[in-house]
Amino acid sequence: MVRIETPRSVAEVYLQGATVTHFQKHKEAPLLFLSALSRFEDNAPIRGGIPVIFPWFGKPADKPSQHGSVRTRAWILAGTKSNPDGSVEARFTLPPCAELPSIAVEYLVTVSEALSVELIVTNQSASEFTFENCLHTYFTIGDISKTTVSGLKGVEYLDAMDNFARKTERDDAIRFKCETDRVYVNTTHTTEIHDAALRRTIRVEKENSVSTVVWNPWIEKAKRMTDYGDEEYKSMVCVESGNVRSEEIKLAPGGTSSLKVKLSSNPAS
Ligand code: TA6
Repeated sequence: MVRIETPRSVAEVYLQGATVTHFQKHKEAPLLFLSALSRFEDNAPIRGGIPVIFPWFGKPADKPSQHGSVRTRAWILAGTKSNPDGSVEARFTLPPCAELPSIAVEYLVTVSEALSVELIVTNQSASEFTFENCLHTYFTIGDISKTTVSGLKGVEYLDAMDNFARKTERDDAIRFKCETDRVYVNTTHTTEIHDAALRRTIRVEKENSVSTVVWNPWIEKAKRMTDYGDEEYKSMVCVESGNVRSEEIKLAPGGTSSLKVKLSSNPAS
């Protein structure tokens, strides 16, 4: 695990999946949620932080597991650097593997007042490489019943709780009253998480992403998840940034694709 300290914040990244599990500005609550029951063992994904989902999202019929293969692999810390602005950057690389021939994968984590992460995929093969990507971020919130997500009004979404039926978001303040699992499509919008309990607004800015996933497992699913506390749905929400399902990426030979997310927080406006 790599611990990064800056004058204003601290972060922790596990080599397992290059998973950022912790980010906290001094004098503020942790920004990322990490389940108290998360397993830290081989071949088990870490339950929380920012799981790196690649090269597929969800569980396509022809894939061996949920949410890709790299979140349970050991990445390499390839380098760190301190920037003049006081931020610190850690660079992680995915060791070559047979199931991703000639695909180079790099992940940059930049820690400052904000937390930025960037997943960079380069197609070094001679043929087109099709993949999905998603930075599956779990956020700490004070009370899900007093939390809303804004920025998606008018955006269409696929409702995983209704057979992925296509719907349109009518509210600017998305509230949580049941299991919520939505893939918002064709959206580059910045979203905000309004946490009335912690009196904080979290901002999720993204680059090169047209899919935003909003998820809270709620009561029954929380009970079914063995690496997640029954009550933990009350203190987390996922707002995920990527390119998933029909918005998958087709990368030409020699091409590079970057997915970037910047997370910041301020006292509630
Ligand atoms: O966040 C969207 C989602 O696909 C949900 O359907 C839920 O399965 C969640 O990811 C967690 O997936 P995981 O494999 O980490 O348990």
